[in-house]
Amino acid sequence: MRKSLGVVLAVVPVLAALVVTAPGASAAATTLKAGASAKGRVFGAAVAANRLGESAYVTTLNREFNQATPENEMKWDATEPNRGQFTYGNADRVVNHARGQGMAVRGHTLVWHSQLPGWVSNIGSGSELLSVMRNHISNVAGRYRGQIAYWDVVNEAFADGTSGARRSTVFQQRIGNGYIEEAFRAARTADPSAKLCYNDYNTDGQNAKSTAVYNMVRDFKARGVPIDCVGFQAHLSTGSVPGDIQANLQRFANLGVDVHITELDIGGSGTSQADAYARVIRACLAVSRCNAITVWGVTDKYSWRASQTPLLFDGNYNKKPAYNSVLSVLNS
Ligand code: G2I
Repeated sequence: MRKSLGVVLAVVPVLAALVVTAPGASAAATTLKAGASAKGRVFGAAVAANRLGESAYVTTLNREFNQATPENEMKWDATEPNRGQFTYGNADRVVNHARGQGMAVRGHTLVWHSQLPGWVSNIGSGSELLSVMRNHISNVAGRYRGQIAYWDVVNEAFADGTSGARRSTVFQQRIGNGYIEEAFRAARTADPSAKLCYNDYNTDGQNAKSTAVYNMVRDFKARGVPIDCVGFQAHLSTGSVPGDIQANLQRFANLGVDVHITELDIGGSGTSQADAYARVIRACLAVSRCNAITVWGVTDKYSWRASQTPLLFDGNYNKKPAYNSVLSVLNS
């Protein structure tokens, strides 16, 4: 009798533990990457090579994220500052760190009008610029062939406002409309295993700019131009999360491309910031082809918009209410 009571008492805590964990089967995730993985997504951050020496930065990055986007290190001014001279030191630093941690890498970005060296902007001939662009893509995407999950092949090629026009960049002016598809073709040749994305901002909701991008993607799919995904940067503030973000992601997904939140940050603080983050994450989770979410930095203190404290960790790497909100949506 005494012996069986002992057995019963010993079993009670085990049963209690089973009851607590049984209904949802698995326990709630305690990191962003685990929460996202359980939902079949990756959760990334923009990573700056020159912060990889800071231990709290690295600890937070490695613990929470399973995808890295080099914040500046793969841009044209960093990789081909002079014509035909390729420099990969900082890009390699980010790629090697990420791959050493088992993180996916999102390449950013092959063709963009900003952070573009003067020697490129000064090319006057369309045929010369086209061959320079192809050579740049062939070298940069070729160097990381097989190591990049997604490339932002062309970034921010559409104008703001209601025109739906292409942005008047040097590529658009000299080469004309064809430069975007030529960039995608060159990227496919350089790295056939990378998924190729078009990336832009102010395209998160349905508006003239996102519709112009939509029409381009539809045309590319119809004509067999190699495009696999569309990135929605989602640089937002608490008042500016579009109410139709889910519908917008879904209409792109319906074209047969994956959709990614690529540079998420939301200016604000406290509950309103937490709620805004939750709305974006929920919208992505509601779209099955929305399979990657990236925040544009690890900590507020190094954000490009630091004064707006737009990220999930504060300057001391403490989890903000926005972090808890994102994690709880991922766990929901
Ligand atoms: O502007 C926010 C993002 C919009 N979408 C494309 C992204 O590539 C872009 O990222 C930002 C980086 O977060 C900034 O870090 O792009 C900026 C440049 O357009 C980056 O800022 C630059 C500064 O302007 C330079 O002065 C500085 O040398 O960062 C450079 C490296 O720290």
